[in-house]
This record gives sequence, structure tokens and C-alpha cells, in this order.
Amino acid sequence: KKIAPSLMCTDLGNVARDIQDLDAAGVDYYHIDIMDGSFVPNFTLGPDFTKAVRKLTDKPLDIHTMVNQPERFVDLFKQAGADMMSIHAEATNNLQGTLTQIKASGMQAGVAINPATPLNVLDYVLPVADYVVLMTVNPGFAGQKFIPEMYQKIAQLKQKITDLHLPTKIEVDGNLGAQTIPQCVETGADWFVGGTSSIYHAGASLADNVAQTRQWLEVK
Ligand code: S6P
Ligand code: MG
Repeated sequence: KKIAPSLMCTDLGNVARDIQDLDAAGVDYYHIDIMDGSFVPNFTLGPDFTKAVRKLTDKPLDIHTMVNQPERFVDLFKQAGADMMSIHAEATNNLQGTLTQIKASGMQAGVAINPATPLNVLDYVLPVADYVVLMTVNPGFAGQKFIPEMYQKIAQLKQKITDLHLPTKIEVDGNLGAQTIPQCVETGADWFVGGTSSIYHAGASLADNVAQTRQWLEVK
């Protein structure tokens, strides 16, 4: 099981300090949310932020694009120092081609899907996807509520991946904390994005929150 802090939740006035603390606490990689104000009704981080973070850590950087026509930006994020890049199935007319393009650039390729999007959009692209980002909230904002139907979706996706004997990982994103992580582990999630419900939970240090999150992951 892996943990990735969601950097849209970090203190933007103290990014270097936060990354130093999170690196020391042993997080596995960093999740960077990119929004275009169109695919989702918000703006967040971008390539310049990614470049700045690249200089602060050696850990993998996971770009979660929530933008229309993400095929336009594969090279931009590769050049910014990204190691992994996910694109939304709902946002492109060329899902298979763009995933292939991401992989050809040397990054790991992820398909992200919104809560209402059925798993069958993945049917012909799972072999070219290193990971699937199952959104457990509607994308756009931190601090939302987990959609309980997503437990079943995780289990169904895990089954598909197992049946096909694929190495594809399941990354879950949205309101992962004490109440939701254990059941996501049980239903088959591999990688966990940590926001305000875990790593950035107010009232404790980042180091304590990372340690606490690891405990929640150890339910099995
Ligand atoms: C949401 C974004 C996520 C959030 C994360 C925050 O649009 O893709 O990565 O940053 O969900 O975590 P939390 O615990 O505040 O929901
Ligand atoms: Mg995200």
C-alpha cells in the first residue's frame, strides 16, 4: 500500500518545509492536482509548481489532470519533471492514444474516472494503464464526503484486473481517512491520496498524520 499527499492541501506558503517533513515521514510519492476551471469548477496547481516541487524531492510526482483535452499537455508535464500522469476518461476523445503517448514519454500512465462513470470505459485501455484513479468524490475540491457506492466500484475493478491478470494498480482519491481507508483496503485499493481527511488533518503534525494514516492502512 502506498500513500501520496495531495499537494493542493499543503501550505502553499511553506511548500519546501512541508515536503521536507513529508519526505522524512516516508510518504511514497506526491499527488499534484491540475484543474482548468472547465472540466472542473476550480483552479489549482500547474507545471511551474511541478517544476518547483521537482527540485525539492526525489520521490515520484503523480500528476492528476482534471482538464479537458489532456492530450495537449503530456510533454509539458514530462518536461516539468513528472513521473506519473493520469487523465480523465471523460475529458478526452483519444483515451487509448493519450495513455500510449504518456507511456512512450517514460511516465506511468493513469486513467481517472469520476464517481458516475461506469467501469466499462476501461475495458479496452486497461492493458495500457499502469494505474486507475477511482475518484471517490466528485473532482474539484478537497474536503468533500466519500461516496459510499465507490466501495463496490473498487471491488469490481479489482476483480476485472485480477481476471485479466494485469499488474494495474488502483489509486483512490477523495476523503480517505479513518472512516473510509479500511474498507478501501479490504475492497482492493492499492494507492491512497491523502488530503484534509488524513495527512493534512488539522491539529497534528504532518509526521504524526502520516504515521496515523499508515496504521489505518494496516487493517488486513
Ligand atoms: C479532488 C482532488 C483530490 C483532493 C483530495 C483531498 O478534486 O483530485 O486529489 O486533493 O481528495 O483529500 P480530502 O481528504 O480533502 O478529500
Ligand atoms: Mg486528485
